Amino acid sequence: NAVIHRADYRPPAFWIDSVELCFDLDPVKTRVLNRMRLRRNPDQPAQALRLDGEELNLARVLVNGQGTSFKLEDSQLILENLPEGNAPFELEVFTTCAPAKNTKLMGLYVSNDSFFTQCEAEGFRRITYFLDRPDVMASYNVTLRADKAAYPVLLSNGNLVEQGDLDGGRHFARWVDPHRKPCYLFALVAGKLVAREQRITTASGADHLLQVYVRPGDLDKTEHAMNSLMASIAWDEGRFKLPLDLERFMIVATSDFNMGAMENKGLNIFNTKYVLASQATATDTDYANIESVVGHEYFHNWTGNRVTCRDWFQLSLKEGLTVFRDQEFSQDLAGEASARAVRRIEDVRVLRTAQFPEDAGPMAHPVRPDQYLEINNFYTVTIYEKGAEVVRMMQTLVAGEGDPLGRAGFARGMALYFERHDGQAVTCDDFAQAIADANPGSPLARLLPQFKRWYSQAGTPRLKARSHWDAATGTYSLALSQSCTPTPGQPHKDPFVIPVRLGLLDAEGRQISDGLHVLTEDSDTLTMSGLAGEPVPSILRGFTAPVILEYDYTDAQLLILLAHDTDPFNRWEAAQRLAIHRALHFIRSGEHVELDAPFVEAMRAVLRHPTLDSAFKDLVLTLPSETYLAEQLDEVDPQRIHAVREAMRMGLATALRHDWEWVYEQNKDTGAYRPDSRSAGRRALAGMALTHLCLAARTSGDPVWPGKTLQRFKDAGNMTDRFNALAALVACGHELAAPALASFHALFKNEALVLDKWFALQAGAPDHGGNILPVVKQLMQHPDFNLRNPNRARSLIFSYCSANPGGFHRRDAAGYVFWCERVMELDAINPQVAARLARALDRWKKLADPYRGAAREAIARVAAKPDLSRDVREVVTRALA
Ligand code: BAL
Ligand code: ZN
Repeated sequence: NAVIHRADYRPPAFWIDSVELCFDLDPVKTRVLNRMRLRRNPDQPAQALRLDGEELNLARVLVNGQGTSFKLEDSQLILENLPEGNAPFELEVFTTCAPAKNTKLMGLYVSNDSFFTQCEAEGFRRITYFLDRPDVMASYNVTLRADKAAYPVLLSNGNLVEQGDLDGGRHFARWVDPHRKPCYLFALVAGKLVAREQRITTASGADHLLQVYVRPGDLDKTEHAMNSLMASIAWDEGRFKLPLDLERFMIVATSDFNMGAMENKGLNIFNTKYVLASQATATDTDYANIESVVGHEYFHNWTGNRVTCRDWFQLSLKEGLTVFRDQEFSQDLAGEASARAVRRIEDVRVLRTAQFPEDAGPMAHPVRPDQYLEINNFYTVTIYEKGAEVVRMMQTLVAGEGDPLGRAGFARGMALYFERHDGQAVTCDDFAQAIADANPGSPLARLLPQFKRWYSQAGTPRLKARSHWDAATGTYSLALSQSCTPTPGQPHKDPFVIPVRLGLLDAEGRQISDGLHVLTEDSDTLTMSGLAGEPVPSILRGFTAPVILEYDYTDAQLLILLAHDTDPFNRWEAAQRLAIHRALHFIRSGEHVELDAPFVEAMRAVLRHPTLDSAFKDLVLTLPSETYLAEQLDEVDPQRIHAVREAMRMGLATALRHDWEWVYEQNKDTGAYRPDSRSAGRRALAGMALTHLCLAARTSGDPVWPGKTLQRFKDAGNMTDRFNALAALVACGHELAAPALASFHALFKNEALVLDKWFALQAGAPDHGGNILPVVKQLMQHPDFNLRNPNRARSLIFSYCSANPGGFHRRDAAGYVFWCERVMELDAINPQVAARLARALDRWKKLADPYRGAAREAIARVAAKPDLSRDVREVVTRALA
């Protein structure tokens, strides 16, 4: 239960070269026979062998076939009397565990009568005693035995080398993994499953078998996952020359899963949410997420599996890099520049609404943390999304002649990384060094030690820009300065390396210049002379660094950027700033919300624009989230933010009513369903139009649009259109919402993932006078609600506590009391999920009273509970510090 420090890393005292595992699978009592071949690590002082184990019943320990003395201490099996010298020896450990009782979903567990495993980060120790650390890599030979009728499919990593029947209706399968791996990549699956299969031949001429396993009845929902897998394989071969190194690559879906998916070598295990899709049950967003998660897990096969982490502090080595890779994959698949830009904007939106608050809150940590109590708490947006931005900056900083984006330079760096480290467990330093060494002379190579502060310093840097225009000489100067507020344990920050792509536009919106500037000092000034008039700066184009840009843009400048910037990111950003200026004004002043004509006209111009993509229009017209607005304020009144944002939405709904009608007519028909980005964008914009038309009808009382929306809900040929119509009715609180919700439930009562949407929609609906919490409490009693299923818990409880600030932050504190009770209840079932929920109040110190005091009380109540898991304890202790 002690804090673990990065500085304490020591290589293991023993290596495990090979493992033979034999499982007798039984939900109540599974027997695990583990035969390992070990040897001492000659580079480490002689010491006892300490194997990790958790919730195991130990039956037998043999060394070279003989009984031996051992101790069990603090969840470790300690062996002191081992053979001297460096010769290998055999250690046999026989244990049992109880998969049916495993509600933590770590280690071996049962879901829908099938067996699954989850071992990252430290779940393997719940299967057998082992050196459960990523720098110990072994060869695996795994035999699974189980009742044949109940568990006809038996899977593990690698290749199936033998299978057959046993006495008593049982059967077995033996799997040998040709690749050495750390134990966190071990997996087994056993159950009644069926597979979509595809044989492919990759560029080298090698044949491979791809399989997507699901429960019988779900096979018709696997085509998109399989297509995404094939696209991922082709992309990694094309962009990074990284081939599939397995004869067989399997994906298995389970509906009980803590994470999105897991990259176990050759046997990826996925949350059903990221596998199953049909046009009747999945939205465009689901289709896009499946593509990106299938890609992400597949890309881990190289970035994570072939080269893995030395220790868990290096988690971003594989996660930041692999998120970067999946983001690039999704952009490349989106195709056109405008569709790529939409992806980029969506990624930045996630970063700003989730990671920036994390970086400013009690759980702030560097991309490579220095300490943790529970590693599961560090699978965060900082490690993943900010980590990806760090990798993206490296690509930007190796750009050169003929390689303006740095893609070729970065690919060279990746090649060197694999040349140096294939088969090893390494550090973030090793990765950065390889990218820099492959690009000598690049800004990255020159600035590497300073650049690596992105790995060591937490917090979001602020980039301040101030401009000066000297009309007499035609000289424009832009002074850039950086700062970063203290974060827990880091009172002082040294300057970061900040790549800033900067464009200048003239007063008519024509581009004058575009270039990359790298800020390395606290401040720096850029000067351009010979200009005919004062330019409009387009700063941080493409969001070249994960920073908060502070520049006092005037409305006039923002309107020019919104209308003309050739950089789509900053074009969108200009609209966001226009909206934020207004929202902050109304929030701070308490004035009645009335949208001004220039803003409304600018939004109208975007909506009516003849060439802009529908997806881009949808992003521009989406007001900044309540969470993002809260981050702009020193003191937060969530109800005021909610009221202002809702009023602004209503303002856009009424002022642009005819435009929304026009937009709906233009976008409502997308033909035969295809989840491509262009038609998805059209469906999204049509859905947004419906929401605004229903909102406008709320004030006018006009029944036409709610009626049309209900009809669209009924007639829809795909889930996106159906769900958007339902969401529009729910968002405006129309009386037709209730029967539509009932009919939606009746239609999809056997589709778990659709029911998740049904719960989430109601829990995340805009709050009117405190109406959401009673709905959530009532839904907790619904026969389809199940707290043990993480997807269902997330769909109802998280949608309310973490994604509905207007409903959650109540003046009567009832939202916090609800949160507190659910955190404690969940902690007894699944600490990992509970700890995620515990983070819903991370930013309590920013709240105005009475929210602040009530939130503190609720957190303190959780903290005072005896027997809290390490996971939740770490979150609430840090929150209260
Ligand atoms: N490695 C944990 C799940 C993921 O990031 O792919
Ligand atoms: Zn990952």
